[in-house]
This record gives sequence, structure tokens and C-alpha cells, in this order.
Amino acid sequence: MLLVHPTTMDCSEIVNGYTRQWRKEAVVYQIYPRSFQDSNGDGIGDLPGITSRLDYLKNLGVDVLWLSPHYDSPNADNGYDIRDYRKVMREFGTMQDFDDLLAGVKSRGMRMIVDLVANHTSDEHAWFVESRKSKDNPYRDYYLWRPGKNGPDGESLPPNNFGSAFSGSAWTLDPLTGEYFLHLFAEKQPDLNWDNPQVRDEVYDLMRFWLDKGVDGFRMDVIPFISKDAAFPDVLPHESQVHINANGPHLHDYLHEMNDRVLSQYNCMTVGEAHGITIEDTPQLVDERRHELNMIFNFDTVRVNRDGRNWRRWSLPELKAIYTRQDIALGKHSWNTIFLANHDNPRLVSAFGDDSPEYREKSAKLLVTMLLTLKGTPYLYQGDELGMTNYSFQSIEEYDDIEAKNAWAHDVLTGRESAEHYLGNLAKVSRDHARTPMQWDTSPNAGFTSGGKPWLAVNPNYTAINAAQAIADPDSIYWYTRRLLDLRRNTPALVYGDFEDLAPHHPALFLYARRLGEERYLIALNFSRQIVALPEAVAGGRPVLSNGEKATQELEAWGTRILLA
Ligand code: ISL
Ligand code: CA
Repeated sequence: MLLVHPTTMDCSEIVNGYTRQWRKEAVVYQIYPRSFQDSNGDGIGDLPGITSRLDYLKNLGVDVLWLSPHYDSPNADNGYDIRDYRKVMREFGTMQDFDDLLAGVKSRGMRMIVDLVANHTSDEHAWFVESRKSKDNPYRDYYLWRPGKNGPDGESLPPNNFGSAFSGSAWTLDPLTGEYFLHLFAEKQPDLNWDNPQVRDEVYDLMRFWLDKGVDGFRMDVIPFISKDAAFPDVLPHESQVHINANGPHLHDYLHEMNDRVLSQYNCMTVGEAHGITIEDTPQLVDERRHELNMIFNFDTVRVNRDGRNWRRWSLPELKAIYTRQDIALGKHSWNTIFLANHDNPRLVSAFGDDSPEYREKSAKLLVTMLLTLKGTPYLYQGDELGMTNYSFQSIEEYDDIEAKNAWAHDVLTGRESAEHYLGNLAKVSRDHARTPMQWDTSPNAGFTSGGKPWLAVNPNYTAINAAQAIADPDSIYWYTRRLLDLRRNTPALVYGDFEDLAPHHPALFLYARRLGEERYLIALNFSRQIVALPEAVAGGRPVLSNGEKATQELEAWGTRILLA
């Protein structure tokens, strides 16, 4: 067998033009600790809770866990606002709990990467507490302070027209020193000044701290935003701020330096969250000859259903075309990520499948089939393996997310947008859909917490959609996902094989090949409620896996077929 245990792997081996790497063969499973498993009844998921579920994850067959932020934080943005990078969030447990979790991951032969949120800190981080004290404080230059501009009536205006991702200006005036600080996200998330070499040293140190503990790498939050044009020109009407933020003048210098000084010293993996980086520019960050990052999340696929912040209808040919574009642009020296869900997006099956009772299971199976057979490292989000769905939020009070609440205040309460339109759209795109607690069993609160009240509502469909039930049912999405993970683990063609879309214009069928040498797999996915005919050559292949009929000329509604041609 070609695939051997990652640790015994010879890294210089080339397969189909690709250098073999454990991170290319791995499947990653994202955990949002707040919503995974509560162990002490306070209604908040925690690290001991995750440790208690490691056998579940091992049995599922994933290789790498990605932990969303577990650091000390006042939780303005659920941990994406870090107060102390070397401390565990009090609600999540202690450093001992972290060490136990990591040891449990390792002893089961898995790996774990952690979130690195280093574009910004919390405003409660000691650096910022110091920085805001005075203009000559030694930490002043850790952040991006600028004087305001004079308005027409002599009033003070922000230094430029950047908006915050969470509504309003990206600049807040701090009355104490009369200057503005930059925050591309919430006011409680001031941006670090990466042009200051001391800041970079601090970040490299804290990266070493976690790598020395044994973590296997980082998912890097909005990493392309770290370098800013220090002159802060206005965004012009034809420009996109996110593109400007992601393409600062020293981005590649800093990533290269980080690689040289830290990452290259460890056998670790990095995946950058990369809003604003185009498919064609992706190799500039991940081409392995450049020694920057290993892979990035490009958002063209997961956001194919958006027009700005608004939900829009998407078509299968559009989605397929993105995968082909990615494949061509990345070539053999870069590596892709395959994902359609995370903690910032609605649920996989609700956004890309059909979450009606009739087709939820079939379409959820179809989506995992696609995620696990396209070329790139797949990222599953907690609950995808159960086909967990969006929650039916009714009012703004039911939401928790700072993005949703700020936009409500900024757009609806000021009359810029009607409540009806805003809530209608939010019900489709809210980040909170992904954050409702994991559904483990039919006990109260889905087995997520033994306490009375989880921090965010449990989806009432937990009585039917939960892990215990899925494990007991051999036809479940869970077991289908397990079989797929087994297949991928034992099939180099599904990792390194060439990708070819065989029916790019078909409105309902995604039919593609993965070829490695003599071996050619065909994957047929019916993204519709209609029966779709399979081309004759395809139907003649040897069936390997399917979510329904295995050997007919037709693919039933939301049917899947993997064949060896
Ligand atoms: O998800 C978004 C819109 O719905 C984005 O604006 C999102 O904030 C962006 O993808 C950056 O995300 C990352 O950084 C944010 C944090 O809120 C997200 O959870 C994180 O994934 C700030 O740290
Ligand atoms: Ca808890």
C-alpha cells in the first residue's frame, strides 16, 4: 500500500508530481470548543469535554483536530479576541486540561492544530492596556494609532474610510490620548502593528510556546491582513477593502520570516484563513518553494451563495468552475483546502444540500462525498458527520454573534435596512447556525450539557439528529462518512490523483475523475431532486461506494456513486 503512517513517511517522495506530506493526506475536523461538549454543567463547552469525546473522533477516522481559540479572552468575539496567548480561557479549563487533551489526541495517533489569532488582540491584552496609556508608552507602537483628520466644521474624523467587518468605522477615537486606533474587526479587537519587529518577535515566541508543547501547527486567523499600508489611503469606490487589507506591502516578507524563524523548525502544518486572496494569487502564499504557508482557505466556494452580506441563489456550474479554477491555478507546487462550512458559516447541509426531511440524509452524504474526494485537504466542521442543520432563529435576541448584533444596531436601528429584510437574510447566513451545541444524544440539551441552560440554544431537532442515533444506524450519515474516510485513507488516487470535471455545464450532475497512473476513480453526484442519467461509460465502472443504488444507469435524487473506471 502506498499510504504509510505519516511519521514514517519519506517526505522527499513524489507522487504524481506532488511531494508527499502528511498534511496533504490528512482530514481535518474543526472543533468550536464552546459548542462541542460541556463537562461541568455551566452550559459552556470546555477542554475536558473534548477530551471525553476523543474516542468518538478517533472512531470517525479523522486525522487532525483544529481547535478554534482556547485562549484567555473576554469573549467579545468568542475567543477571537485574545487577552493572554499563554493562558487557557477560564470557562474552557486549565493548562493541565489542555495538556491532557493534547496527550489524548497524540495517544490515539491523531494530531491537533490550534488557532493563531495574531492580526489583532483583545483590548484587554496587557499590550493594549499599556499602549493606550500614552503616546510615549513603550507599547504604543504595538498597535496602529493615528491622529484624526479635520472635518469641515473642525471636528475630528477617522484617519481613513476603512470599515470594520463588524459595522461602523474601523477606527475608534481614544479620548485619553486623542488618537484613533485601528480595528478591522470589533472595537475590542485592536489590530497589531506587524511593522514593529518587537510585535513579530512576540508572535513568534508565542507560536514556539504552543509548538514546544507539541501542537502540530496553526490555523491562522485573517493572516493576510497583517501588513498594512502605513499611510492608510482611503478605499476608492471601485476598490475592495478586503482585497486591500489582504495585500499589504510586507505580507510576504513577514510570512517568510515567520516560516524561517519558527515554522521551518517544526514538523507542523499551517492553514491561513485568506479572505481577499484570489485563486490566482494563492500560490504566492502556499507554493512550497516560497516557504510561507502550507495552504489557505480561499472563500470563493463557501461564499458562492453570497452577494456581499446577502444570501443569493447559486448554481452548480458556478461551484464546479471554482474547483477547476483552483486546480489549474494551484498546479503541483501548491495545495488546496476543501471546505464548505466552518464556525462563520451556516450548516453544510442547509447551505449546500437539501435539509428537508426527505433529502437531508442523502444530500448530507453527497456533500461529504464531494469534500472527501476533491483534490485538497478536506476540513469537516463538527456536526457535518451528523447532517446537523441550521437553527430556526426568530428574533435578534435569539442570536449571540457580535457581527449580527452590531449590524442590527448599525443598519436596522438606524433605519438603513428593514428588520424584516435583515432578519430574513440573517436566517440564511448567520454564523450562529454553526455554533449551536453539538447534538450527542436524546437526553435533555442533546447531551451537550448536564446543566439547565446552554450558552446558545440547542436545535430542537436533536431528538432525531444526534450522534448516538447515528452510531446505532448503519445507514446513517455518520457511518457513510466513516466508510468514505476509510476509502480515502487507503486510496492515493483520491489524494494525489489528477482532477478532471467531466460535465462542467451540467446543471445538476457533478461528475469528475481522479486519476493516478492506471487507476481512475469516477465520482458522480446528483445535486438535485430529479433523477439524472449517467453517461454509459460511467455506469459501466465497478461500484465502490454509493449512498443508494449502486449499479444502474441513473442517479436518484441527491444520489452519489464512486466507481473504479
Ligand atoms: O465571517 C465573516 C462574515 O460573516 C467574516 O467577516 C469573518 O469575520 C472573517 O471571515 C474573519 O473571520 C475570522 O476572524 C474574525 C472572527 O470573528 C471569525 O470567527 C474568524 O474566523 C475576527 O477574528
Ligand atoms: Ca463547561
